[in-house]
Amino acid sequence: MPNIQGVYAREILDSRGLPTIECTLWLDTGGIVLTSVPAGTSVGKYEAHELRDKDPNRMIGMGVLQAVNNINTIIAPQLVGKDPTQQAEIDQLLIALDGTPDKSKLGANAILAVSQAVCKAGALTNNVALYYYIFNKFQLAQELIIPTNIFTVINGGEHGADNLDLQEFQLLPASHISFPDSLSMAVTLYQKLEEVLILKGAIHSVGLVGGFTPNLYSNSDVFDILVETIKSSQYTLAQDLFFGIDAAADEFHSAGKYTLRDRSQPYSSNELIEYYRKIRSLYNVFYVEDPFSDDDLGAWATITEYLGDTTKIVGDSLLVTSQEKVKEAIEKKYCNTLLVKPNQVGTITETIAVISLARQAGWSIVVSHRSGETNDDFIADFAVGVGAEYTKFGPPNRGERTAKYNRLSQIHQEIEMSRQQQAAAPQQAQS
Ligand code: 2PG
Ligand code: MG
Repeated sequence: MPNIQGVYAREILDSRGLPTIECTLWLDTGGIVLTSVPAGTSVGKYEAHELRDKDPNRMIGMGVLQAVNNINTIIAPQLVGKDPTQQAEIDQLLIALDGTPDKSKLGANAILAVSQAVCKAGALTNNVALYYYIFNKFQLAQELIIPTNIFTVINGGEHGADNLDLQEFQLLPASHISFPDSLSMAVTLYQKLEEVLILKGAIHSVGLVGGFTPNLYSNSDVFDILVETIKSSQYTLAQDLFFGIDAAADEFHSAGKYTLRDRSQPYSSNELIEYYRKIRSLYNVFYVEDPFSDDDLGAWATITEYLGDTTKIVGDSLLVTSQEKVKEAIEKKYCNTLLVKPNQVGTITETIAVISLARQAGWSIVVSHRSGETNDDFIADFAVGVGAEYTKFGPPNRGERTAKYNRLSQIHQEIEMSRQQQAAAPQQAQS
């Protein structure tokens, strides 16, 4: 079996123009893999620690040279000679080398870069595609399918330009629509949305993940614009697609109240539940991510009780891809859907364990990008390999986002071709 011969990391820039880590791993057979890790902007307070240099004279304090150095001098020597298919054993070693509960010594960014590289090297060693390696190794999915893609098309909050309070407004293709058709729908509607916004003089710029950041009076005005856009297309709302939001409510929560520009008085938790209920029935909003602050747990339980039977109540900052948090949320019924971001926890093995826990509870799984992305498409293979019901990779534009959709197109083609070959095989055997 091939073994790891070397690991080397460097600082590169993410899609926001901020530093992140790229890592190269090579095997004694000569095979090489390359991977890089993303970084968030609306970062949950319980996420694993992203190590930044904090040197005010370099990269506005956001440099990752220390984390890079941790890979090159502390982690790399320990990995030489190891079998890359032993993901759990290697991840355990990384966790032990760090030795802190939040990975703050070596940095969760450093640890994930290595963990991802090991996963890619495992696939290379087995001579199979990454999605197939993950599918086969972790056995979390029944079959290989392309998840339903949640397309963020409008940005506000921390991702926007001080234009709206909710962070993401999303298009959710109906689950019966195939991947190529849903991509075509998203491309059509994204382009038409730009035309509608230009006509209204509302266009401002695009946000961190590439959604438009229009200047509008209220958050609910966005839905009127999206409805108008859909009406100008061949698609029908509530038949071909639905809406979703990532409220990222921590960002507009203060002293127990939520401030939305939709009315002058701030909202109490109960009033905000009513707001979500209203937009659901008026506009078909069936996906609601981080509707409340991470600490407003009573409100999470209430919204799940009221709307959870028909709506995905999604924990991102609430759950931070943590086993402990997910266990508690399952028990107390805070939500019904897990948003998965490997860099919130720091290793592939721990990410897999969290997904498995949520699956057992009957939750849906959404595999997500971060606002600071690279062109690495690891997350697309990962989503297919673990059998996620959904992905969240942003709108169908900007290179770091389309890299993921383009990878899904390749995987879709491979899966279809192998199905066709399998279907033809018995006939060939008979003839
Ligand atoms: C989110 C993500 C990605 P960030 O909140 O879900 O869209 O944002 O990476 O800034 O946390
Ligand atoms: Mg979120």
